[in-house]
Amino acid sequence: MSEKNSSPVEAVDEGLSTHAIQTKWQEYWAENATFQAGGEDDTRPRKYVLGMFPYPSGDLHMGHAESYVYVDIVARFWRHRGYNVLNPIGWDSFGLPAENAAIQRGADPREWTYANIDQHKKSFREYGSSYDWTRVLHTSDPEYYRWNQWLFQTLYERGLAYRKDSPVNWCPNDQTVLANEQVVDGHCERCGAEVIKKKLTQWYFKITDYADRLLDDLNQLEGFWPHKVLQMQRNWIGRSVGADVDFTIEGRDEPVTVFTTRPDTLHGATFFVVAPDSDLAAELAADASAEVRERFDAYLAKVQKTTEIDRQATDRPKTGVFLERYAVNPVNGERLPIWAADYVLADYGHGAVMAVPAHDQRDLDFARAFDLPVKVVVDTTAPITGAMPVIEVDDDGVPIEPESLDDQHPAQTGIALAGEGRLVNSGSLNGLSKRNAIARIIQELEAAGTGRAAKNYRLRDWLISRQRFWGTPIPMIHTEDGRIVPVPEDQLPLTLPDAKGLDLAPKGASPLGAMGDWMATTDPETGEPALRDPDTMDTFVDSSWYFLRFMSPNSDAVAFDPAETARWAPVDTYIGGVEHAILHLLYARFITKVLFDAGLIDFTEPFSSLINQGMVLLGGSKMSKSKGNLVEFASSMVDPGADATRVALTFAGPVEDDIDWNDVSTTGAQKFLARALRVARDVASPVDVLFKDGDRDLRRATHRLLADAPGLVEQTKFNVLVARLMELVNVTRKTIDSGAGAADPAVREAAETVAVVLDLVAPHTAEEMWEILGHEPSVGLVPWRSADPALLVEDSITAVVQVNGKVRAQLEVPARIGEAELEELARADSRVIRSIGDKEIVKVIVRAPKLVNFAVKG
Ligand code: ANZ
Repeated sequence: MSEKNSSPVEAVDEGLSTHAIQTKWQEYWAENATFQAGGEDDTRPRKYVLGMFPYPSGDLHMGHAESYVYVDIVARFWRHRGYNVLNPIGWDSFGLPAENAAIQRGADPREWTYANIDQHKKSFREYGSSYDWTRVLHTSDPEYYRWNQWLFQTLYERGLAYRKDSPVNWCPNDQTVLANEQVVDGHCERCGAEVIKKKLTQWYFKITDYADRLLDDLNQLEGFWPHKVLQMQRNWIGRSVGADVDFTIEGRDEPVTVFTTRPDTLHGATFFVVAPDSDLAAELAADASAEVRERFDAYLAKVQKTTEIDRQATDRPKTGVFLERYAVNPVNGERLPIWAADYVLADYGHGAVMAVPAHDQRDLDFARAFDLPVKVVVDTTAPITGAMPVIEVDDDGVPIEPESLDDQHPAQTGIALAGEGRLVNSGSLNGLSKRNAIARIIQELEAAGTGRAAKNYRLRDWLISRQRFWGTPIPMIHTEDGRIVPVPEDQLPLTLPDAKGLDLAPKGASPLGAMGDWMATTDPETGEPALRDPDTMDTFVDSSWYFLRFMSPNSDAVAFDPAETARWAPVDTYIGGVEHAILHLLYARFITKVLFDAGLIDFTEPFSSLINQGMVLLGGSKMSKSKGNLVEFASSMVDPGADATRVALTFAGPVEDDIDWNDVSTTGAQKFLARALRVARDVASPVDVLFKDGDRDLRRATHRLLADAPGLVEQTKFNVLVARLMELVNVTRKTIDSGAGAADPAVREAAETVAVVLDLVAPHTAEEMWEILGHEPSVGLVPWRSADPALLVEDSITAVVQVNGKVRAQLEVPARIGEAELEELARADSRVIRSIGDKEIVKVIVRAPKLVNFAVKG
């Protein structure tokens, strides 16, 4: 990019250089705490604008530069609209990158982290971001994570934090567990290593208790969050509605329950499948013959190496082992052979299914592979209530005989009949539609005590423990007699030991567990020796409530002050990347609901509106350090300057689109900013001149921008806003050079308008313009003027002339033209004269200023 590497364009011929302007205003803002949020006695309405806080895993890149300029645009906008704005910044500073750097380079994770944070802070100041620097947080500060520990204990007290022994996703490279959400296509989201399953005892948060509310409340956000994100959240929660049905197993006392979305097909079950990696499969196999046991063990070993995604792939040949046992169908007493097959997952529903091959494709594929019976119980050729049968005809219009059910038999076609229809071969359900059959069978199962209506979710409980060092220690104590009790409040924060000189290399267990001194504690009840919990928390816990901490970031008495949250929260606009569309937002929504239930806050959704920006690519691919195609933020903004970088990124495209850094022109932005400054410098009218006279066209252009700018910002059309600013600067320049000249009050009005609106995108240049124009700083706090409606009225308008209703001419006429004058102009138009010819005009309708219609005869 030769263009970008060119030497910096001087801002103005005379006056300060771009960099001097930047430094001057950054110092001014810092000294005057210009952007500090107003306190309790500030009576302005409030807005809370928040960008997703960064991870100090190295230098910021242009993706950050884009996201944080958008945050700044929104924050600055609300200040101009008269709001008391809270716009804080913090760092999500626990997590693996610091620890891995520590392991690879022997760096202390603490030093490494805080050095990066310092660099980030410097970059944000140099970028002109209007943060309230009195409200900064780092999640790795004991002052912060003390409240993370409080949060954990709050969930524990409410029965929402528990320990469970279960197969977890294990990254053999990072030597830590991963939440389902952190496994992408069977690989670790962070390092890409193939993830395996391992049985471990872990801490979980019971997010599934909130599944219905997390799903239902998404409806409140419709129109305020990107629809795509709402859909991703819905799919992630994945609610299925159906029934639990109990099957007795021959030779087993306890029945086994299956979850089905199609209880109406119960009569069509022909076999029964259990997940090979479930406890039930192990139990059933243990009682089978030696030969079956052997086959099952070999099969299980293979299944354990298969990822969940592969297991669910529809195009994979079906595999399984018959366990020589039978389940009994509760509605008709039929014996169903029990198979272990990997398409059934251990941790969904109950890990077992009733297989209905006629109506479920996976079951059908399996039945065909192992020659199991296929029994149709829904006639999908039968019309359902209200639907007119569709009669298809051939080319000659002769009705085509519809396919009979026999022609469509799944055993022959290989296609399961999943559609609507009427029940057959199903006893009391015969003749009912699918929907009615579902209601009826649930009623019958409930009466018989063998089933009930049930819902199921794809969402799993949130696994929050990590076997790593650089995180919040879990504030629990393991007593000698096996109790697990919270660390007493007066002992919080439970801080991490000093990492200097410690071996943090992953060994499959938390490095904390090997630190005897740190692990040793006492049972708070008995005073007997006890152990600490060696694990640390998932960093998603840290980020699930940080937006609340900004309300009272320096309090050591509470996590967040309810009086302050009542004033500020929830966040009005939250801005960040779509990569956080699921996890982070879901967790923050969950914790918000928990805190609401605990009576600590009075709202149930944390982020009233959400803006997702697109990615900044380089040469078509995502910037990433590992690929070596990262454009660093700090160094890249030096040459063009902060404002030009901000303008160029904003101008590069719509907020939600991906942009390529190669297509971003900082040179164009520099030239525009220099032109804007020069306009301010050229203004020759006094600072107190009245804006009532002057070049009318220029005034109209100014007021059109004033009228449109708020809407453009609220609709996040930031690139259009920049284009409009460019336009106004050009029109102003024309007036100065060739119109009424620099002394025209309209020129001052335009230049001042540019300064206050430009402040959103190029705040240093805007402050400088404002000062050159003779005003006191800060332009960032100046209310936007409203547009004068008189100047928005179009001066001329297009009138239509019709002859017998047909448009014959269009006339450009003054907007305030009278009826007689308009008719006269219409009669004089040559096209109208030609069209009327010698016909008689019988009637004339005139609707000034838009329409004249001549009715003619002959
Ligand atoms: C019988 C049946 C007949 C089913 C039919 C579907 C169609 P969703 O919608 O994803 O919730 N199922 C239940 N537990 C399972 C598990 N652990 N692993 C794999 N599959 C499982 O899917 C629910 C359906 O998936 C359930 O309804 C069950 O198959 C299957 F015509 O039961 B169904």
